[in-house]
Amino acid sequence: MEKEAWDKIHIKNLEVFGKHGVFPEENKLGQKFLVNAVLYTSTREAGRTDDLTKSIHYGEVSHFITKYMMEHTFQLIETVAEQLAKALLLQFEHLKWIDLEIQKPWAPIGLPLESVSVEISRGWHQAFIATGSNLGDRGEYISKGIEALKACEDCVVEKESELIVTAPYGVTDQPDFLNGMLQVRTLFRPLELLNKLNEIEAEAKRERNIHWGPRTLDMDIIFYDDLVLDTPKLTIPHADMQNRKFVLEPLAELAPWYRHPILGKTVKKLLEELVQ
Ligand code: PH2
Ligand code: MG
Ligand code: MG
Repeated sequence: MEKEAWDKIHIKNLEVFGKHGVFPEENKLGQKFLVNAVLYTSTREAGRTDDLTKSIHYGEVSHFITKYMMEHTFQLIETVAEQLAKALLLQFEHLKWIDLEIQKPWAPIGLPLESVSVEISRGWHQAFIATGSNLGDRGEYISKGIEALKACEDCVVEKESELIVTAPYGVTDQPDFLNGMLQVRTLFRPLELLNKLNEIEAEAKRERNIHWGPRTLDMDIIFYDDLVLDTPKLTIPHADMQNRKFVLEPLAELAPWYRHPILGKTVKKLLEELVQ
């Protein structure tokens, strides 16, 4: 769901005394920071039931921000914003997105500015990742891959499909594959996610010699939100997914109603058209 679709909780001008800065005196003496945050969530359930546990406690968030900014020291307010946004998204279950502004009203630059600040917007994304293996202990390679993804802070594996045995597609004189699909919540940008997946494939001793050749572990991004991306390194949605039963079948198990952002058809429909 995109940011605009959520409800918002605003925290305005929270004052925190911190030691972030590039100048040594800033790290020693410290100064006042002002924090503005927009927390994107659904307040619907809490609003209907009057139950705080269904929403985000803005008091807890304010205390968390204060503690975090007092316990860490960074040079840049960019870093304060980046690290704090991530820590908040990991800490607060109902927090989907955050706009976070770190303001330095007393920035010691020897000029009378009113204030200087950095504002960023960060949040959770949803990705579908196809897994495949056709060398060695295929099931073991895939489950090691899933474990590695689960061990990564920036990714939460929310759903796993069944694994299916599939005949090789494309280059056909190679062993059968085991294939599956993962639904993942992630803080990574698309290329960061790709790098992580490549790292996990490399840990599985994946060798890239023959294009479409046999592999111990393949992890491909199929969808990333409703993003359409075409770069030399990465194409999203996966360019050939609509022609691959070994992708659509496990995907249909997890997300039959997900609509392909270019083709405009649901996964269920794409699968039906492919197998008929
Ligand atoms: N992956 C390929 C090429 N062909 N065939 C099956 N059955 N399963 C795969 O995962 C697969 C394939 C390139 O990634
Ligand atoms: Mg592949
Ligand atoms: Mg691949």
